[in-house]
Amino acid sequence: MKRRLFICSFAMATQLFFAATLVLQPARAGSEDAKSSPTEVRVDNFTFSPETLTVPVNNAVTWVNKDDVPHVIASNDGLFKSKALDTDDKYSYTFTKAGSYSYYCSVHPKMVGKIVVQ
Ligand SMILES: [Cu+2]
Repeated sequence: MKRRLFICSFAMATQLFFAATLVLQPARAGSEDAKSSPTEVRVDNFTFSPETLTVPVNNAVTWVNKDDVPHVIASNDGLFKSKALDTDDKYSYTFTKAGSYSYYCSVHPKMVGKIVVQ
């Protein structure tokens, strides 16, 4: 009788352990997502944020429009230019050379930002 109880509690402990593992795994995956997010520029309230973003060479930068008006990402030297981005639209560009790249929104030229590639 006692022995059966012992086996039963062992089984429960095992189940709890596996349940805990399952709960922890998605959390770990989430933190990896957070690590890659610094290469994203949010376009929100007519502002690029961060205004200056530093990324390693060969890293893609993704702009995502969180405004309810369209924006166009355009580099000052014509290196890259997005189509008009509607709400939640994204545009990515991969910088293959180190340097400092200024850009603006061609719809609202007062909106400016900079990507530093190193
Ligand atoms: Cu704009």
